[in-house]
Order: sequence, then C-alpha cells, then structure tokens
Amino acid sequence: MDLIIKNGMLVSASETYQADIAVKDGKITAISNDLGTDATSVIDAQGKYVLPGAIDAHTHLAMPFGGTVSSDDYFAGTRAAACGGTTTVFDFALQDFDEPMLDVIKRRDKIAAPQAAVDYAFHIGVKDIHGELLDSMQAAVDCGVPSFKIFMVYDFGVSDGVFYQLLEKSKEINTMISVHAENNDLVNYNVKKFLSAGKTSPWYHYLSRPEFVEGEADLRAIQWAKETGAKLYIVHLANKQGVEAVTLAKQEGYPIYAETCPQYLHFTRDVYKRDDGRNFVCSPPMKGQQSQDALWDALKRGDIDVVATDHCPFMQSEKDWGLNDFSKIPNGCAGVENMYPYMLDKANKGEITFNKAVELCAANPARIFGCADKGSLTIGKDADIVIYDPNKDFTITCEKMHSDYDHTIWEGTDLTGYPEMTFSRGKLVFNNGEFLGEAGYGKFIKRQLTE
Ligand code: DUC
Ligand code: ZN
Ligand code: ZN
Repeated sequence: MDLIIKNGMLVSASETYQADIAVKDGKITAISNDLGTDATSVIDAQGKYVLPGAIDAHTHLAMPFGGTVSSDDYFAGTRAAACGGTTTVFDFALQDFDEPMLDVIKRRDKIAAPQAAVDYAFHIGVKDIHGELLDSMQAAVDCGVPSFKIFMVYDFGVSDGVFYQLLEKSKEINTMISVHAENNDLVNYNVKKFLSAGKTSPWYHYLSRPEFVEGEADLRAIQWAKETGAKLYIVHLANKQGVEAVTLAKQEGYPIYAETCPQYLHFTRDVYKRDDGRNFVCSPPMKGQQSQDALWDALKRGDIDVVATDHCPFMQSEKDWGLNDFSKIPNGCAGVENMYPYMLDKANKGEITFNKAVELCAANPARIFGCADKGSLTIGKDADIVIYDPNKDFTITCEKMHSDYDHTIWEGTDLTGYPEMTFSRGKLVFNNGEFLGEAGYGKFIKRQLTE
C-alpha cells in the first residue's frame, strides 16, 4: 500500500464514521476498521476529519477580462486550491469568435496542462454559435467537456435568441448550460446614469446591479429552460428572487441547479461602502441581508446544490483603476483557497453539518458535472483526500495564502479548524501550511453527464 490514513472521522455527503482508508496508485483501495500499518506512509488522523477533496466548479484562471488578465495562472490557482483542500478546479475556457468548441479546449489545455498542480476540468464560455459552431458542441462533449456557460452580461455576452438556441441544442445532445444571469441593458443604463451624475464610488457598482437586475434575469433563464426542457445551472446565485424561482422550478420537477459562492454567504452590499470597497467589486455584487438569509435557507434545505468560488483575482493596482470610477474596476475576487475552509468552519461551528459541506463542495459538483472518479471517499475513486484539524485556529491573511495576488477580501477572517493535509490522487500536495505539489501534475478530467 502507498498510504494508510488511520483513525480519522470519514465524512461523506450522508455519513460520518471512524475508519482507516488505504491508497494505492492514486486510488482509494480500502476503507475499514483496522487496515494495519503496512504502507509506505502511515498517518494517524485521530481527532481529525478525513474528507474528499473539494471541487471548485467555477474559477477564472489567467482570464483576459476587464482590460487585464486575472492574476492567478493555472499554476498559482491550482497551488492555492491544493492549499485550501480543493483537488479539482473547473476553469472557464472562453471561446473566441469563430472558434469551434474543440479548438477552445485544445487552446486552453496547452496552457493548463504544463501548469496545473491539481486536476482540472473545463466549461466552455460560449460567445459565438453561427454557422457550424453550434453543432461543434458535440465534439467538445465527446472530448469530455459536456458543460457550456453563457453570459447574459458583458460585451461578450450572448443575445436571448442565442441563449435559447443553446438550450434547445443542449436538450438534444444532453449538456449542461450554466448561466451568469443579470440584465445587461439595465446594468448599462444604470452605469451611464450614475457616472453622468458624478456617482462614481463602488456603492454605485451595487446600485447598477441590485437584486432585481439579477432576479429578473434568473426568472427569464429559468423560464426558457423550462420551455426547452434543458438542464440549467445558475452560477453565483446571489439574490432572493432568484432563489425563490429555483425553489419553485425544483418543486415542479425541472432540472434546474443553483450555485452560490462564499462571498455571497459572508458579505453583504455594505462592503461597497468601505474604503476598500473596490476590492469587493465582482458581478453579481454582494446583496442585502434578506438575500443572504435566503441563500443560507436555500442551502440548508437543498435548493442550492453547489458552493463554488468564481475565483478571479486582480492585483491592487488594477482594482485601483476604479478609484474615481467604479466601472473601471476589473470584476472579480479570489476565493479558491478559502471556499472549503470557510464551509468547514461553518460545519465546525454547527451551522451546517460536515456532510452538508461535503455535499455542496465535493459530492454535488462531481455528480452534476459528471466527474465519475471524484467527489467522495469511495473504493475505486481517486484518492483526493483532505485531513482537517477541527481544533486549529486560523486567521486568513494575504501572506499565508498561495495565490499570485497582493490582497484578499477574506483578510482577517477567523476560522475554527483548517485543512492540515491535502492529497491529490494519493500525492501529498499540501502539508501544514506548505505547498508540496508541482506544476504539470494535475490532469485534465474527462467528464460525462449521468443525469
Ligand atoms: N464576474 C466576476 O466578478 N468576475 C469574473 C466573471 C464574472 O462573471
Ligand atoms: Zn459570472
Ligand atoms: Zn465567473
């Protein structure tokens, strides 16, 4: 055996139990009460939790955006992931105009493969479906990328007609369509209105995209998914109206899924009144307390399926472009290293169960996006394992993080409990604050949807 982790509390989405777990050739090979000590490496996890590595279903690594490129490349982003207990990241490979879908994957994989320190998958961010491009989705599916994202906002967002066509196609060939839902026309109108009135602070970023601007778009997206029968996954859901629409659609039996992010669970729109409010500028923006409460309620009753990060860090100097104009702030915040520790802290404090944290951060993203070898501690699956110390106090500071950035919105956040070790396919990639992985170890994960 390569590794035996002994005496830990194993956590799945439904159970917590004490057992040993054995690993050989990167796979989980046994889970039982006493597996002995015949292994190259034996770790005593008495008093610790043993969890599946998290899957971050939503990151933007080295993404050209907002006049620059997000500051974590595939190495830095996956290094940070490993150090926060995340062993698989999904990145958005943005299509160029005129580019067939398979070419998008090949182009991004050339950059990702030599850099990734943990396993990675792609969603394709669709911009263009003219001519044969729509049909080229099938080639991406055949290559293990059965999920596509559309943006209802930004200059590369798609029209309602294109969105609807993608849903129809998706129903035909069984893919997942993810959507960034906000009303583009309203955002653009509001931004212009505020800037021309000299209202330039980050608070007007929020006021340009308040609750109903997101909620209205959620309702439209869900309506079209219902009409076509296609599966729809709403990314970074942050408003109460959208939560209610998701709940209703689920009750009606539609395959509508929702993701939220730790920043929406933790911060409210009040951050945009802070002196460093520009650092919190992301889209959709953080909302009011009512929306945050609705997100937590939905998460607890199962109407939010996934917690992911929308990890998209920028440097302080870039965030500062918006000191006198909120519209010039590159949109995005970091989170890939913070997601699992944040959700596990909530479990440790009794606000959710550890099983719920595992369900949201590992089991559900694996199931929904078709990662057959990931998401749970099961014999035969990849040995993506986190040992979590529930008694370690940890305060998040930029210096202790492992991204290529110079500030974090999570600065000063106190957590109770923290990942102690992360294994990626059996390899120790993080140990007590230290990154031990290497660029190029991470593998592209070929996926197939099963629902
Ligand atoms: N929102 C962000 O804040 N950043 C990246 C892309 C997005 O939709
Ligand atoms: Zn988005
Ligand atoms: Zn995003």
